Order: sequence, then C-alpha cells, then structure tokens
Amino acid sequence: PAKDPLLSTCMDAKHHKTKPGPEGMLHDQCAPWKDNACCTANTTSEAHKDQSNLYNFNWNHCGLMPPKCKRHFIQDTCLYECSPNLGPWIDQTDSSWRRERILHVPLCKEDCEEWWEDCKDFVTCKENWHKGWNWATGTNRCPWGSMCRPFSHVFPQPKDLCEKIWSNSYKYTTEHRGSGRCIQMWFDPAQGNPNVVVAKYYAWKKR
Ligand code: FOL
Repeated sequence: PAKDPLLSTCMDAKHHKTKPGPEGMLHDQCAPWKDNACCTANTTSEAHKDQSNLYNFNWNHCGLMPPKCKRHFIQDTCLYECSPNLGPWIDQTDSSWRRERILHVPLCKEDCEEWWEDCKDFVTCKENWHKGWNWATGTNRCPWGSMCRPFSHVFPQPKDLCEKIWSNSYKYTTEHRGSGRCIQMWFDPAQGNPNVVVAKYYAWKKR
C-alpha cells in the first residue's frame, strides 16, 4: 500500500532535514527522537544554548529565564525541530525563513499546564514570540514601548501560553498524555514515540 504522506514526514522549514531518519546521537532533551528525527545533532545542541544560532533567539529578553522554565522551551524546540509526527498539522506559509509551519497541533493538557506552571513567574514583553521584535542588535530585544510583565499576566491561562506564543502552532486540548489523542512534548523513548499513533489517528480523521 502507498504510504500516507502525512505520516513520518518533515516540514520544509529552516533547519529540518528533507526526510526523517535515524540520528546516532541527539543532544540531551532531544535524545528521545534519535530513532526517527527531522533534526540533526547540531540542531539539537544549539537548541540547548541560551544564545543559539538557530534563530538568534534570546529567551532572556526580560531577565534570565530560570532553568525550570527553560527546559520547557528546550523541549518545545526539540519537538518542533525533530518530530516526524507533525504531518497532519503542516501548513503552507509565506515567510522569509520557512515555507511550511505547524498549525493547531493538539498538545496534551499536562504538557501545556506544566509549561505554564513552571514559567508563570518568568517575565516577557511579548505574547507572540514569532513577530515584532527589535532585531537591531542581531538578536531579539523588546520592541519600543513594550513592557516586561510576568507570564501569568501576558498569558493568563495555560491555553494562552501554548496557543499564542508561536502563533497557534499548538492547540490547547483537554486530552491526556497517553490517550493517543494528543501530541506529547515530553516522553520516555523506552516505550517508543507515543506521537506516532496520534499522527495516524488524525491523518485518518482528515481523509
Ligand atoms: N516552536 C513551535 N512549537 N512552533 C514554532 O513555529 C516555532 N518557531 C520557532 C521556534 N520554536 C517554535 C522559531 N522562532 C523569528 C522569531 C522567532 C522564531 C523564528 C524567527 C523572527 O525572525 N521574527 C521576525 C519576523 C520574521 C519574519 O516573519 O519574516 C520578527 O519580526 O521578530
């Protein structure tokens, strides 16, 4: 049978491989994807750096991001760059740095809520981290007139954080980890990648 093009695929974006495959070693938090990945080892080591060359993006634009919060941003980067299971949510886009993006990936409730909980006291000046920064120095700085405020103010609920920060890459869901109905940012690779069956389920629903 012909293989479904929505399954095991990579988006056409800045750092993604053209097709997924095994990688000998992926760095630290990205290691769960090493058996089938859209990222290279180099992308995953950059993903763990405060000033990485992936997008020259600075997490610390309003002060130093604490490690308990940062680990969720690293995990988001690992999922975004490495996952071969986001095919059902790949969307064409017309931007300077990618031809495809992800839109409305159903994120498991727990992954979103823990991300928000661990970041709620950290500070930012923007709700959408994709657009509108001041790049004059080569890295993103807060645009003129914006104020640094706690996440809990900028993103009152977990849903606000998960959906708004990357322009609706994610959709907040009430589906639970392990249900096969939502994508997990965090997983233990010992039992395989739980997102494989989730992509299959939504690819089938979309036909
Ligand atoms: N994680 C997830 N889940 N989804 C994503 O889409 C995603 N994207 C990034 C990182 N993690 C992600 C990439 N982040 C710019 C800012 C952030 C960024 C990539 C690029 C940037 O250059 N912004 C410019 C506008 C550029 C343009 O759209 O032409 C700016 O105005 O600030």
